[in-house]
This record gives sequence, structure tokens and C-alpha cells, in this order.
Amino acid sequence: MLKKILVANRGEIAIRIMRACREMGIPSVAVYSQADTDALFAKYADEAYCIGPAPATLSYLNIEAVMQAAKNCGADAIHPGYGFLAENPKFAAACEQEGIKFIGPSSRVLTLLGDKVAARREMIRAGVPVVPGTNECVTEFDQARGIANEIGYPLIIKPSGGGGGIGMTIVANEGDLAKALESTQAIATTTFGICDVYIEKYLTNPRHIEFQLLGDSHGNAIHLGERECSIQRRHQKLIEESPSPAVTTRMQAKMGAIAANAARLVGYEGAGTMEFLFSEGKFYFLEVNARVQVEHPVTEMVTGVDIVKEGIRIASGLPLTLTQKNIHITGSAIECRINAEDPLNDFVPTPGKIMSYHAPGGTGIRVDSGVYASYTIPPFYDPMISKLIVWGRDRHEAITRMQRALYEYIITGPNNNIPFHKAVMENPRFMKGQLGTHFIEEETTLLADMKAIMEREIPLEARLPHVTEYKKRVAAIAAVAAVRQMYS
Ligand code: MV4
Repeated sequence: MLKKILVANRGEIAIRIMRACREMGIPSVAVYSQADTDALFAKYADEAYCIGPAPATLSYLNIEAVMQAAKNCGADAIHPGYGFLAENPKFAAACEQEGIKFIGPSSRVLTLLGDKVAARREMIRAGVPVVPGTNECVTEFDQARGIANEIGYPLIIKPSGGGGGIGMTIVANEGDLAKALESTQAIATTTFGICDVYIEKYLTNPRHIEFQLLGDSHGNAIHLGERECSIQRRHQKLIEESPSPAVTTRMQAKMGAIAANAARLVGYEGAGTMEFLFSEGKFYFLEVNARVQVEHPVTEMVTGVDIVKEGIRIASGLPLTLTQKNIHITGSAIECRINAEDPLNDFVPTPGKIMSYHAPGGTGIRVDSGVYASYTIPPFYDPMISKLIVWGRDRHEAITRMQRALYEYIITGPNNNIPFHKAVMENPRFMKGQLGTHFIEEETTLLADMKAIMEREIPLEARLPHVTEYKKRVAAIAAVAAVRQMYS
């Protein structure tokens, strides 16, 4: 087993990983930027080292600084979490060179999957259904026109070095093709340093469904079912759930087996996700996310598998103890990402000091956060405050439990998107499970619904007039006042 793990990340995911370390008896080491001196993850770790100034390029993205800290503290492994260096093949290679275990796939696999055109080709070879499109990079207009005529419009041009939606251009007809090709190549070059782009048939309003995978270093791979992540805005997921209300048990078993087999064929080690578009009953491969994802807890809630612990076991060289037959999906789980952002002002980030904080609890509730009352959310990073995850015996119970939990949740100080989540949780289309990637744009009443919810809420100060001392208020708030609003 690994002996000491440096966590090359911050916030809730750093704590999530350190919690797994603690349960496994493995000491954890935090590295933090000057902006994160007061952050919870830096306190939670067994050891913590400041590795640089606030900007991520000088700290969390600084490979030399992270490697130096790992060597200095004698860590034999690094967990990259998500974002930052998580899918960086150069970082994984640096770890391999130094004899420090990178907890995740090898630099070879990260290179392969990071090249989205190469990944497409590999997945076709492995028998995974992909979106109709090109299997090599497109450089010239004439080449693009030929391909476009074969697959038909609308189509989408994507940077091969990208992923997650950045720089993608939808093309409605041939008249727009030349400009779209040029602009996507330009964005690809500036954002990813490679001008390579590829073309796919554009699917209008599909669902976004992904399979959770675990592969070990002994050639075993399994899947833990799917997550539906269709509720997103500008390529930022906001709500995720498992299982998808659109996927039958049969489809889950079939696609999961295909995805796990492909992971095994590429030699995938650790936790990973295979992303698909799901349209008219069919799955189309998009890309592999070669890391543990933000939304992994919904899968943990319905399978009972600790995905982070499994990743650490795999990185220690141990074979998977779970077989596909051991994996059973029980009930339904939903995650709401609670962000410091203003839902009334185009969701602009609102970092700042959390004045009072009370997280929901009780049956079936999980809150993964890196904050506390009086903590100041720094402006330099992602403004996520926490992830609120609920489990229910079925989707309906999960939704009503999420409603209850959102009304218990007290965060004062920065504006946050809890009212938005409250509006979605009572949206009729959401409740029916009729989701798609354009859900938020299409549900044009969401903003007004949210405003109505905010207006009917009684201000916190007015809820407990008889309690004068501020601390007493904070304690009493969740117990009585918050939930009542749900029915007001
Ligand atoms: C697509 C697509 C439609 N057709 N590809 C955006 C994120 C990245 N992983 C892939 N994305 C998309 N690729 C084809 N051929 C639509 C999207 C897309 C999307 C996908 C998943 C979740 C949200 C999305 C929002 C807009 C567009």
C-alpha cells in the first residue's frame, strides 16, 4: 500500500481525498497557495506546505513546485484530484521519472486520451459507438467540405487538444464552414497550443450521460453505472444524477460493458469516466475524462463503492476486489453544485466572506465542502462552495429530499445558487426526468420561478425575532425556521 500521499489540489476535492487517506491509515500532505492559508483542506491534512502565490499557474499548476514539495516531504504518491494537473501527461511523466506514483492513468494513456481524435480512433477500434465524424485532423477547407457533405449539416468543429466544450463551433451550413474552421483552428492554437481540429455530426439537444469506470494494473476494468449530467450552463454542470431516468437496466448493462471493455483495452488505470451523448435511444462516445470527477459522489451513493479509495488501492498495485457482479445500483442520487455566484446577475462569481453557515443533514444527505463560517472564498479559483448530494430509494424520494435539504441549507454572505436549485427541484419537466443539454435555456420560467422563491423567503434576521444573540440564531436557524419556508 502507498505510504504517504500528497494531494495536488485544493478545496472540497482535496478534503475528499484526504478523508479516504485517513480511513486507509495513509498520511496525507496538502500543498496550498498563499491565498489558501486559511482553507480547510490545508488544516485537515497531516502536513501542509505553501507552494506559491495565489495565481494557479504559480502554485497548483506549477509542476516543479509540486514535485519539489513531494520530494521534500517524502511522499510516495500524488493524487491530482480534478482540474489543475489532473490530466496533464507531462505531470504524470514527471512523477513516473521521479518514482512517485501518479494516482491515475499512465502518461501514455493520458496522452492518448488527451488527443481527442486519437481517442475517437481508439474507441472505434474497441467497438464503442462514436458520433459520425472524422478520424483524423482536418486542416484544409476542401477536406472539411468533403467530410461535411458526407456526414451532413449541422456539424460541430472541435479542437483535438481540448475537451469540455471550450472552443467548439457549430456549423449550420456550408456557407459558414470556412469561417468556423478558421476560428476553431485559431482558438485551438491559442487555448491548447495545437491547431488540430476535427469534425462531428452535431446532435441537437442530446442528453449528456457518462459511465463511471475503474480499471486496475492487472487488466481488469468494471463500470459503476451511469450519471446523467444534462443540467448544465456554459459547459458548467450544475446538477448530476444517477441512474439516468432515460437509461434502462438493459442499456446500462450493455453500454457499461462496452465502456469497461474499452478501458481495459487501452490499459486504463484508476477511476475514469466515459462521456456519451444520448439521443433517440442511442449512445455516442464523446471523450474520456481521465480523472476522478466532481460528480463522482452520486455514483458512490447508489453503488456504495468509495471511488477515491479504490483509485488509491489500484495505484498501490492491488487488483480490483470488486467484480462486475458485485456492483448493484440501489435507489437514486442527485447532486447540486452550490456555487458562490449571483443567479440574478447572469451567474457572475461572487467570492467573499461566508458570514454564517449551516449545512443540511439527516437521512440520505451528503455535503462535500471545503468551507466554514467566517471563511473567505478567494477570487482566484472556481467559486464552488460545496456539493450537496442526496440519496433516495427512488428518484422521487431523492428530489423531495433534495428540496428539504436545500431549504435547510443556510449560507449568508456571498450570493449563491441555492435558489436556482430550489427552482429546478420543483420544475415539472425536471421532475418528469425529461432532460437535455438545453434544459436551462428551454425552461424560460426558471428565472422567474427562482425570483418568486426568493421573494417568498422571509429574511433570516426576521425569522427568529426573539433570539437576540447572533450565535444562538445560527444554531436555531436550521432546526426550525429554514424548513418552514418550503411550505410558506
Ligand atoms: C457535441 C454536442 C453535439 N454534437 N458533439 C460539449 C462538452 C463536450 N464534452 C462535448 N460537448 C458537446 N459535443 C456533437 N457531435 C453537444 C455538446 C454539448 C454538450 C455536451 C454535453 C453537456 C453539455 C453540452 C452543452 C452544449 C453542447
